Amino acid sequence: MTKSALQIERAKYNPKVPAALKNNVKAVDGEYTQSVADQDEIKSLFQNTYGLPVVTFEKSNEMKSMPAINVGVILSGGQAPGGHNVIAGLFDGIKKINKDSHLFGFILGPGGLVNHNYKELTADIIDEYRNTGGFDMIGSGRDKLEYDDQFNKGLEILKKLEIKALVIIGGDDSNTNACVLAEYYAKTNAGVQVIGCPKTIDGDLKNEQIETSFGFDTACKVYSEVIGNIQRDCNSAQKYWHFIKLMGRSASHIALECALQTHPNVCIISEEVEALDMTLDDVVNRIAGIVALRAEQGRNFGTVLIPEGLVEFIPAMKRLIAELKDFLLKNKAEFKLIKRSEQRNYVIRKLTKENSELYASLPESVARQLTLDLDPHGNVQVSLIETEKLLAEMVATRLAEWAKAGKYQGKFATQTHFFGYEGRCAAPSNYDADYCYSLGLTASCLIAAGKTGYMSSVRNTTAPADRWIAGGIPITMMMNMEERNGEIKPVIQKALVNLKGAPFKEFAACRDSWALTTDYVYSGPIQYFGPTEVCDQPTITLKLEQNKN
Ligand code: FBP
Repeated sequence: MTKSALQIERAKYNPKVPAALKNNVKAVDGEYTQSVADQDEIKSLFQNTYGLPVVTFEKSNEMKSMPAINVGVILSGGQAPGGHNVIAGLFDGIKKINKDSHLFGFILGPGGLVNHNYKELTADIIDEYRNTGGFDMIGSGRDKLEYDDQFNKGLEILKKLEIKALVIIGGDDSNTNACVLAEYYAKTNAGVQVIGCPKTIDGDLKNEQIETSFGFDTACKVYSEVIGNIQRDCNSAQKYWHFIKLMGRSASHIALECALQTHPNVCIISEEVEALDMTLDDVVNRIAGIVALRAEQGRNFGTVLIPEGLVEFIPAMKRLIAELKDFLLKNKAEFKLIKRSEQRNYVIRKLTKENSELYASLPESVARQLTLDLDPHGNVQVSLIETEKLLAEMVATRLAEWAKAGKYQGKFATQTHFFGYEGRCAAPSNYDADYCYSLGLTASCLIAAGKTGYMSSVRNTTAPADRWIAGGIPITMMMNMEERNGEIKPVIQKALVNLKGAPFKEFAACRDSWALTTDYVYSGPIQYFGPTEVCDQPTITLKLEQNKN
């Protein structure tokens, strides 16, 4: 494989790890735990893995000899920078336990376990992927591990390979499934421990115990670099408004962090839109209002950040999508017979008044996306909606109305962008390289300590890595009961942007000034070599959450 100069140098990077993990460790049990809500239901569903204590790893002077162990690893869901380092940390950790230990990677996600598709990860494979982005060492997939027959099928290959522990690297859903699997294997005395690791660029897998999910740091830095570049271009030519949609699924953590890093003129936070019960029109007016104010100062340019999940958080859009989904599912056959050019009017006629008016007000392309792209479960795929184009178009229409009424005089030309895949496989920042490697090492310590149903946890990460705290959190502790696909299920609570939290408050305190001035910050590309103030900084979100700004 041909490598760039940076890849060759970066491969030699030794991730920084918590001081305790540099030596022999002992597991110290802390407080016994409860789930965040619905304790009785969660306890009855997880009788073998509920209420376990939080674990911390401390330095030990005792040299314990341990038998060799075979471990399996799975990458689940969307790519996130640092996944390979979790696997490298896990590999080095189990080899430290005993040099005859073996690591097996299941190919293309959880499906690899069920379909018995695997490869042994030897030292030369691991070395090839140290400090690299992507999940291509073993691939990832979105199959869910949720049924007993999948668990039993998986157990067949685990037994055959004499695997005693399985590490699942994934987001909230995958870790929920890891917990269900841990419980099942404990209940059936299968002899397999299951450990989870917090992954997702979306940043929505975090709580009191898990400070952040890996990948969020690198992805936000990559997006902030390109937003900064756009802002410099925008400020140089002074002729465009750039509408930039950012990945992140439902939560707006990525948009918020990028706003804190780059100071755009507008950033919409979906959670606030919902809390204020804003309509699509309100969102359009907010943006158009800022465009008009800047135009009064002769600034016919600017940037608008839009979180991927916005549409789902606009209460009226949510109602429209729900009725559309219902309507399309019930009238599938009839709808298919309607000519493409007639479909929009047909839908307008059939919906209830409020939804029909809203639907009719949407640009043609968006209306089409809402009706054409039902996913295999019959859901409208809101993430496919080009919100950046929708808003750019609607703001233009609003400004034209205001111009007609003599309320606005300015020029409004737009460029639209969507940043998502550009950041998911970037080479991990030092933060993610260190954090991920430490998560992998910690997972090996949890395995050595005989734990199951735990998520690997590394805390205090705004301090220098030496002072990071490694341990494990019982996954049941993060769970509550929620509705999923019409059923009430135990799941890990998803963390949306907290409007009372320090990151949002900081943004809210600055946004009016960012709207009118041109206070762009150009963070530049991620630096892998150089002074620690440049290379090792965590996200602003994390620093604010930990009161470290
Ligand atoms: P995960 O929750 O699996 O980490 O997803 C991350 C993500 O990048 C989301 O931000 C995005 O909405 C989604 O994956 C895109 O999905 P796909 O990988 O199927 O294109």
